[in-house]
Amino acid sequence: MPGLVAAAFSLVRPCLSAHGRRYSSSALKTALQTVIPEKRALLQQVKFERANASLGDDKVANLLGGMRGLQSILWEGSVLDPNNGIRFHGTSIRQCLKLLPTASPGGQILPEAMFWFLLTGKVPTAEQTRQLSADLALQADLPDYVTRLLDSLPRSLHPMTQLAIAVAALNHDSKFSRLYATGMPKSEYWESTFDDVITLIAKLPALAAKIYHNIYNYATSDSLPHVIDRSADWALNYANLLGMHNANFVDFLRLYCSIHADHEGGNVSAHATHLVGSALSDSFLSYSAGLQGLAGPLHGLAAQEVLRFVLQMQKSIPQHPSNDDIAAYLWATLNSGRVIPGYGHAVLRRPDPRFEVLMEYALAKPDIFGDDLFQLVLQISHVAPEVLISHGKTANPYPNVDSLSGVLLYHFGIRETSYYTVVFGVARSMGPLAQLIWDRVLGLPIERPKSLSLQKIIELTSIN
Ligand code: HAX
Repeated sequence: MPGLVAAAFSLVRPCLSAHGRRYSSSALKTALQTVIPEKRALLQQVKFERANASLGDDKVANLLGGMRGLQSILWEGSVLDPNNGIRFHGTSIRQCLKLLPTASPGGQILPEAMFWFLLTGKVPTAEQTRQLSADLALQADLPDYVTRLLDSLPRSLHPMTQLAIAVAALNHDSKFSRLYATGMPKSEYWESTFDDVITLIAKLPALAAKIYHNIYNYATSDSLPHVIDRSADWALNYANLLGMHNANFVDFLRLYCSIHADHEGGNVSAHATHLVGSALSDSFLSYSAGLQGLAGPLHGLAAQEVLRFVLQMQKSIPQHPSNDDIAAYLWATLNSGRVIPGYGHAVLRRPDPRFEVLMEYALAKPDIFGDDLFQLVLQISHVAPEVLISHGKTANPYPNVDSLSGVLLYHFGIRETSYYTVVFGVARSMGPLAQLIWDRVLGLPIERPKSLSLQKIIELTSIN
């Protein structure tokens, strides 16, 4: 047996790529490499020659372009307009900020009020919101097995992976899965899904805080400030569990979570949750899949990438940079084949209203305004669109929410950039999980779009 293992390993040899990076090589990989150029050329040819050819009601461009433009997902809570941005039941973010209950007069709206609104389309009263906060706080504790599971993970494992693992593990106690196994009728699916969703949203602050302490504070579960205040709102409990008691941070977190709650159904995390849920996987497995999508650098990981990018830029340019210094740095990034994180969007064609709301919030706070790193982010937001326009590729050269959210977390003292997407993941639970309840209420079917090979596309679009 050891001989066999050694033989298997000898098939995987390291080799250097054209860029000098070290990759493994094997007979299978070599065989694959020989067919890649032809397939890449075929893709380019099909894109070039047949993008506008029809495949039924759709075009080849829809299929090859990441399903852009296909209207194919039912999503009740929000719709994203390329020019006006996100609307929650037809209501803009700014309107929501005026309509929804706040924790205190003049304070920010409560994310659980946003959840109520997303789920029902009705603005909750202050009392209804308080009741929901209390329901969530009541279920906020983590089961022991999840605490032990998190304690067993290596600190070097990315916090998003840890979050996805822990959320998936909560399915141990899924009411939906338990009742499904007993033959629950379809008409009742939504009720146990609702209960699971509340359980999951309730536990996310404690899960995310536990991951934070395990990774960055090196604490064991026993020494953590695991005190859930049953009379506190959801974001206040999250902040407290993180050990962040600054009232301004708590209010910022309420705003952050509310505006990140939903961004219609086609983005990777929302769609992944919806897709996995369509197989009747429970809410925990479904949102774990969503989190794994959120962890990609073109999606939610951009929040982490932006701050790393800005910190690196800060080190490489003069202390008081001119716009030209910043433009030169951005060009160097683009010329090396990388994207400018925090800029562009698959749907939006104007600056992201979530960015605008966060920017207004920040500009009104003298301590944030005076922060050097914030000033750099602000200056980049003036320079980057012009650079991206001259670069000529990006359909939307404007900042998205991720270009600003990280520097605000940094300002408030969360310096661990790899944690930023976790905060996003806690906030983003609201929309996809509200929709999952509707998926069950409406009895939506399992998703099963049709896929085609390049060869089949050529056959279907050839004129005989
Ligand atoms: N910097 C450099 N190039 C960019 C770019 C950017 N910020 N945004 C888009 N482009 C490039 C694309 O890579 C693409 O190039 P290729 O043709 O060589 O592939 C070209 O411009 C056209 O892309 P697009 O149509 O404008 O954008 P897509 O719909 O393909 O992609 C992305 C949208 C958000 C993925 C893209 O703009 C991007 O990579 N942005 C940077 C990463 C980022 O900020 N992601 C967060 C987005 C918001 C979000 O989901 N938050 O969770």
